[in-house]
Amino acid sequence: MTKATRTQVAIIGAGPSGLLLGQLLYKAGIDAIILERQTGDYVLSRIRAGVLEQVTMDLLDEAGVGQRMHAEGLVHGGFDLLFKGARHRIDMHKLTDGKKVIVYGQTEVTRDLMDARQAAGLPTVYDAHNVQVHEFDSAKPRVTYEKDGQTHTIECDFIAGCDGFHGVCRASAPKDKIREYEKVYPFGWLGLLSDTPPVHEELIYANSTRGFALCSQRSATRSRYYLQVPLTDKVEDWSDDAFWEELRNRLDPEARQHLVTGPSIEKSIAPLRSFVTEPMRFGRMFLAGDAAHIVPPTGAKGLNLAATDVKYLSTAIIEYYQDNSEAGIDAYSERCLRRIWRAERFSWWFTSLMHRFPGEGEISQKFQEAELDYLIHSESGAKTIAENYVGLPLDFGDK
Ligand code: RFL
Ligand code: PHB
Repeated sequence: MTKATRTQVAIIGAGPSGLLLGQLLYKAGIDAIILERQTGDYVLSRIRAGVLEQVTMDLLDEAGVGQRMHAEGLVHGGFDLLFKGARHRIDMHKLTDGKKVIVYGQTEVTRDLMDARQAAGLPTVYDAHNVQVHEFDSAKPRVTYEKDGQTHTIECDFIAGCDGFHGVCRASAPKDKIREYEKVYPFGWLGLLSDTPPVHEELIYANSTRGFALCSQRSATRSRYYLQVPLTDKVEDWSDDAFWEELRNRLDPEARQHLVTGPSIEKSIAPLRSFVTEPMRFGRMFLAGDAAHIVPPTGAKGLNLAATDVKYLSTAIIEYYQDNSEAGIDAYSERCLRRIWRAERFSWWFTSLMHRFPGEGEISQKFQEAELDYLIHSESGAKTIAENYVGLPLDFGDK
């Protein structure tokens, strides 16, 4: 039997993109239903991003979910670049006229958005299987899904594909109307989360002859560390002891001495890729966040890009209903892609600068060290890295 419901916007995916879009639409009085194929607990168990740009913070405030982020997030005005065994601080705050980032985990952002959605009594269907999108090239799109043995239909005005890299929306776009650009890197990141104090008050991005390492954090008592590993490595190959020893080997003597180790509470390997889909609109279906693009995590841009897509998309949809205008909808893909390609370029460049590439000889290491040496000693060099890291303004390049 089929059960039919109607809404204005059917959102596929309850990750940060889908939940934030739902919240911004709700604030504007627009109805939406979110369909998520996993359970809420599963979504919260995925340990991912840690660094939020100012633009993302502003958006979470606009959505009315910024209270805990301001209370518990850690404001950072700089980070360290480590190479040739020594650390050098990039003073983002000074180099960008006072901008900062906040360290606040994606898990917490997701939890805050889920709580707000639940408090407002808004509909999210978890465990929704076999989600399919139909007739988005017409004025009457539909979404079908299965739950508890029943097939359900949602009739809507718009479909928002916020369903991540492996979602159904991008996969349903007509093959002759979509173009995909991709670069897969020949290594992955092994991440470890532990209830230990961070090795340093700010983040450390390390270029070492043994490979890249990153020292990040979630709070004063919880650390997040990453190691570049070969794609052939499995999590089971890495005991906690082996991880800590390798991390130590990639750090400078002072950090090595201060590193507090302990049992891992999560360990996982993520592959690294650059990926962009063009366009991001197919009739009345829009792609947002990881459904449309992936960046390697080195520049901490993925979640932030997802947030700005959602900002542009919510503005366009609100304009459609409130002003009876399709201008924002028509401009959506181009506006997003301009910002996306800039962040893709920065993430690719920073990844290339910081990692060991198999098969490239010692001369590559020397080139990287020379570039890092230039960047930290040239004010314009340091400024370039700082202004990209904190996030370019939403209207960058408009004038
Ligand atoms: P998500 O988070 O993947 O959510 C998509 C949701 O859609 C659901 N879904 C479906 N639902 C229904 N039907 C289907 N057919 C479906 N298919 C999928 C999924 O279950 C899921 O719940 O995408 P979203 O919302 O666009 O959010 C994007 C971010 O998650 C991502 O960009 C960031 O995590 C990237 N990232 C980082 N970004 C930052 O801005 N700063 C960082 O410091 C940062 N660090 C990272 C990262 C990503 C990492 N990994 C693991 C890839 C560090 C790592 C290690
Ligand atoms: C994280 O804390 O997970 C994190 C921080 C910075 C990055 C990537 C990941 O560039």
